[in-house]
Amino acid sequence: MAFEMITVDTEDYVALIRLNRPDALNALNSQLLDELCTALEEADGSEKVRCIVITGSEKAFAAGADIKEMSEKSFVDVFTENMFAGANDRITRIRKPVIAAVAGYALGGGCELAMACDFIIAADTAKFGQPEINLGVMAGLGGTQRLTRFVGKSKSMDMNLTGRFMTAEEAERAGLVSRVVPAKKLMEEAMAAAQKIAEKSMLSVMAIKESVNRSYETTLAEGILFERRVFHSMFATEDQKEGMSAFMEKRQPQFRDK
Ligand code: CO8
Repeated sequence: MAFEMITVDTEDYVALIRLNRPDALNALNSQLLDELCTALEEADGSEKVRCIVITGSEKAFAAGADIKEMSEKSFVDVFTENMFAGANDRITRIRKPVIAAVAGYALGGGCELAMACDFIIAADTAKFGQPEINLGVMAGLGGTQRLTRFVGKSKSMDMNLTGRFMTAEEAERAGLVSRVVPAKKLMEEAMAAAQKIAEKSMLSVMAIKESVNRSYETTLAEGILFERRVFHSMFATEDQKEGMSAFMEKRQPQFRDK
């Protein structure tokens, strides 16, 4: 599929997807979302990709869902098309790790897209927010759900009810982002993290992603049982033998995803 609103570059087993709608601060319209989901699915199915990075521009990761596209829609329209359910489902089905590299605005659907990724690396210029309340609506792709689990009820209520923006520093303190780096170093850091992941066994990588995500969906006891069973199953892999032998032989492991 030829993309118009994103670019995709794959190098050294990392697919870099850049949202590219600068005139609208990468506002997420249906075409951009469809292209993004398609690119994610293609990367997920490609042997040449072992980790995915999503980024935007220096000014905006994404300033939210496209307000112009949504403004005239009725309840019947959005209910019938089940607006944003498709994008949420398609993004959460991706099995390879997805890093959000965020500079500038990550607002509304932009913040929600970043939170749907596996972790967020933020530039010191990043600003996160759920300002939908200012538009007479509310978050619709996880802003009241994922954000609450990341930062707790009090801060989530604050963000969703006041519509204020959070700086990168506050976001790191609150546990929304994994690290903050100088804006100039954002892509270098994000790509280095992706490269590091790409060197691991994909069996471990995908099992860890599944297991961490399971912690959001189940009780602690069930989650720990799930984790233990997956951990046990890894002893059926060649990569477990290779990883442990390499440690004992004081050499780098050569994982083969087997
Ligand atoms: N939708 C459409 N166009 C947008 C959006 C948006 N969300 N954000 C910015 N733009 C456009 C502006 O209209 C403007 O276009 P034009 O030049 O043609 O008028 C251009 O981008 C530049 O924007 P500004 O001139 O406003 O730039 P500023 O630097 O002055 O301000 C802000 C930057 C603060 C980011 C400002 O643009 C802003 O407040 N944007 C809207 C933020 C917002 O409310 N986001 C939430 C949208 S609703 C939502 O996301 C619902 C989520 C539901 C799930 C979504 C799943 C994908």
